[in-house]
Amino acid sequence: MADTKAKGFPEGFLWGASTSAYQVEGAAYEDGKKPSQQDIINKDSYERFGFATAEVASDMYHHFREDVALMKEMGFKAYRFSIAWSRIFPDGTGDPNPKGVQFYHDLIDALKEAGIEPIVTMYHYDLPWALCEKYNGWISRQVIEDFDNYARFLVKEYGSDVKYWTTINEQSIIVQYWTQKCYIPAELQHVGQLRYQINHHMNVAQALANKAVHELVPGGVAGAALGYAPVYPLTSKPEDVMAAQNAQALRNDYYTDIYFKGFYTKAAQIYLEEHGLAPKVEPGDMDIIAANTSDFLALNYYASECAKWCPDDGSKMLRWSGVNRSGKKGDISGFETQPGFYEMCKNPNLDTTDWDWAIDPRGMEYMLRDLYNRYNKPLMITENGLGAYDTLTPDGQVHDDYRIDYLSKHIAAIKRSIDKGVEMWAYCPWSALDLLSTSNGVKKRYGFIYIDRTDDDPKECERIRKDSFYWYQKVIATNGAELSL
Ligand code: BGP
Repeated sequence: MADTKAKGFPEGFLWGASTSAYQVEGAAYEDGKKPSQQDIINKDSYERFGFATAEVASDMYHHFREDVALMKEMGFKAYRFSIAWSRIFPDGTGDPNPKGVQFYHDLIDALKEAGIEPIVTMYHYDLPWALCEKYNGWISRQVIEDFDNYARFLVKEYGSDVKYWTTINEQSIIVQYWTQKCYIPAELQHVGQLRYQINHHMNVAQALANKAVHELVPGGVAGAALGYAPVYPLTSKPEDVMAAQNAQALRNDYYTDIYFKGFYTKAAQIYLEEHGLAPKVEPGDMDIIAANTSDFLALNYYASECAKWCPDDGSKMLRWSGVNRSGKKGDISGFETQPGFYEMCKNPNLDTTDWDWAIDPRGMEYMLRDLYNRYNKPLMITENGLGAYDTLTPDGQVHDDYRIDYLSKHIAAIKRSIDKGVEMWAYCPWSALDLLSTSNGVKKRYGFIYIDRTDDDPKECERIRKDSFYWYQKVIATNGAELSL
C-alpha cells in the first residue's frame, strides 16, 4: 500500500529569504555604478511622497559580510538576491565595471563559505538609466539584445558558482504598475498597449536568458520570478465565476503559458487584440519563446485577488490597479477594470494588511496545487511576507508576532501542498532584512532583521534581530516541523 502519511518538507529544502539590489544595496553612485531607472523613480517618490530614495537603502553594499553572517546565524540554506545591471554595465552595454563585477563575486563567495546557495535574479526593476535616455528602455526592442548581452555576461562570470537563475522579476506587476517599475516618459503614459509591448520584449529577453543558462551553466536551471495572485469570483453567480476565469487568464496564465508552453493564452490575447492593447510580435519572436521555456517557476505570493463581472456597455472605463500609499486600511486608489472581461474588487471574506493586501494563506496552497497540476514543473516561493509598521523598543527589540503569525500560516500552506504532491524547491520570503519598499518607502517593513533608519534619515543602518529572526531560525533548524513561537 502506498504511504499516505504527511511528509512535509523534503531533505535539502532551500530555506532562505529574498531581497533585490536597488532595495537593499545603496551605494547607488559608488565604485563606478551609474543610476538605474529606480534611482530616478525613487528620487521622484521622495520629492512627491517623502519615501526614502535608493541612494543608501539598507546600505548592504557596505554591510554584506555582516548580513551574510546574520543569514548564516538564522540557518539559511539559500539567499535570493538580484544583480544591479548598472553596477555591471553602468551604461547598460559596453565595458563591464570591474568593481561592480567584483562586488557580486565577493557576495557569492561569502554565501558559499557560509553554506548558503545563491539564487540569482538577473533583473529586478532596475534598468540602467542610460538605456532609458538612449531609447526609452523596455519600450524599445533594442533592449532585448542588450539584456541578452548582460545575461550572457552574468552566466559566464558567475555560472560556476550559481546554479539557480531567475531571469526577470514580476512581469505581471510591471504591466499593472508600470510607472513605478519602469521609467515611462510622461507623453507615453496614456498608451496602454505599451504595457503589453514591454511585457512582450521581456518575454523574448527572458527566453534568451533561459537559453544562456542552458548553454553556459552545466546543471544550471532558469525561470522567471512571477508576481502571482490567484483570482476568486466575488460570488458563485456564473458571470462572476466567468469574470474570475478571465482575470486569471489575463493576470496569471498570460505569463505562465509563455514560460512553460511558449504561447500567449488565447482568451487573454483575443481580449487584448479587441481592445487595442495587444503587443506587436515580430517574426521569429514566438519561436525563441517556444524554444526556451523554463525549468521551474519562482513565485512571489502575497495575496489572492477577487473579481466580479464587468459589462461592456460604456458604464465602466478601462482602469489599471490602484495603490495604497498612506498605509491606512481602505485608502487603495481603485481596482483594475477591463470592461467586458472583469473588474477586480475587495474580497469581503479576507482581512488585509494596512496597505490593503488580502491576507490569505489558503490562497497560496490553492495557487501551488493549481500551478503544479497544470504545468507539472518544480516551484519555489521567492517572495511572501507581511509589510507592516514595526516598533523598535527602547531596549532595542522588535516584537513582530504579527509577522510570525503571517509567515507560519503560509509555511503550513506550503507543507499541505507538498503533502498533496507539489514539488517545492525553496521558500525565500520577503525579506531577509528591512529594505526600501517599491511603493511605500522604508516604514513599511518586511525583514527578519530590522534596519535602523527612517525615510528621511539613513542613520547608520544598524542591524537588529527581530523576534521573527529567532522564530525563523527554529523553523529552519526543524525543517519546517516547528512553526510556533
Ligand atoms: C514585489 C516586488 C518586491 C517587493 C514586494 C513588496 O512586488 O518584487 O520588490 O518590494 O513586492 O512590495 P512593496 O515593496 O511595494 O511593499
